[in-house]
Amino acid sequence: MEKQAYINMLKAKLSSERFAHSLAVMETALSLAENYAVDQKKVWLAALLHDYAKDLSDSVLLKLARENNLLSCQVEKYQPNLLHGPVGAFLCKRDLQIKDQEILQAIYYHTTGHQDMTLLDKIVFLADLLEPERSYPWVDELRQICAANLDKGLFFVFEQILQYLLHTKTLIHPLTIKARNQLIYQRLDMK
Ligand code: DGI
Ligand code: FE
Ligand code: FE
Repeated sequence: MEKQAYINMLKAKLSSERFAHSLAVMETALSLAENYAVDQKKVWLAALLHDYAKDLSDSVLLKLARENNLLSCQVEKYQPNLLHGPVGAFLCKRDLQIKDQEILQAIYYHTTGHQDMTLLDKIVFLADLLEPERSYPWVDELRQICAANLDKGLFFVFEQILQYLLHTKTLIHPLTIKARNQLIYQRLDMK
């Protein structure tokens, strides 16, 4: 399918807000990718589809996850919203015939991150938080950091997300911790 066909399909599938967000994440991901050697088609397709399962209810997310062996951690049973990445990757493969593992992986991990993020994973993860409609108090600082260094941007984001989760006494997914730890291991290795 060509880009416009995916866009038309998503427009029919998602709420109008979610559709607008998906388009914005696609544009932001493409502009982030400009300075990197990464396949443009994988960037726009993964970014466009990243929230494919986001409009599903908690009970549907849990049901699909149970039926298809997508539960990897107890936290997901209490925070089913965290499953919209894994379930989205599953549905993109099953219903949209997306076969590219790199694209599926970027969709799968776009909410938590993980310990071994590819450039594509990082671009989709960051574009999700950087798109123009995002209004976190730290979003402008994040834009500046990402323009210079994606890994520094990622580290900054994990600090913000984890502080928020601590502050609101919310469960923390182990992958979010592993993703942050990995960035510190890398930095220590460079010394
Ligand atoms: O789907 P979007 O709203 O566009 O964005 P997203 O997929 O990044 O989901 C954002 C939410 O995920 C945000 O409220 C923070 C939350 N989140 C990220 N890591 C964790 C987490 N929530 C919990 N409970 N635990 C985590 O480790
Ligand atoms: Fe999402
Ligand atoms: Fe999103």
